[in-house]
Amino acid sequence: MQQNNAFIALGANLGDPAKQIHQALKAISDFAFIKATSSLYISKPFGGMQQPDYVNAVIEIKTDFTPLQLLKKLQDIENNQGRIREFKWQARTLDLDILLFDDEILNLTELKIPHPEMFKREFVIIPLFEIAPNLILPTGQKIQDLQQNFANHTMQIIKACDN
Ligand code: ROI
Repeated sequence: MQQNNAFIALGANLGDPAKQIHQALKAISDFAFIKATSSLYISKPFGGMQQPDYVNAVIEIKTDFTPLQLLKKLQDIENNQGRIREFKWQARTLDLDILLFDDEILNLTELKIPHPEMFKREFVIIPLFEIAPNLILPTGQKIQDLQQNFANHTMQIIKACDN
């Protein structure tokens, strides 16, 4: 039984985004147990750039890795799926972000947990609420309260949760 519980956000807006997400799920399931998978959400690019729409999802996993080991694994998957890193907020084939890792609060240069941007992003908070409606963050915030900021979101759900 793998011990640590983590939530990961997935996002893609290039190269058949839904396919990128499914391929990433398969790659993650090679080293972790996926406990829950949200629906896929189609979201407008956040950050004001002209880009294709995103497909976003959130998963909950069990893993024996440490946060930094998990980060490295996720970056390997991003790179394997053709992610090119030239500038911040660039369109991407695949983005995998660790949102939460047990009750840890981490403030490293390479990894901050909880993910500092997650609170502003409906495409993270809404799918997280879908799979963990009773979640309380290590900051003490309840997902139930956070999701109310996005009650009027207009994201389209393209695939219901199938586990
Ligand atoms: N916008 C959306 N809708 N979804 C994302 O996953 C996403 N990821 C990003 C930026 C470029 C900030 N915008 C996004 O990194």
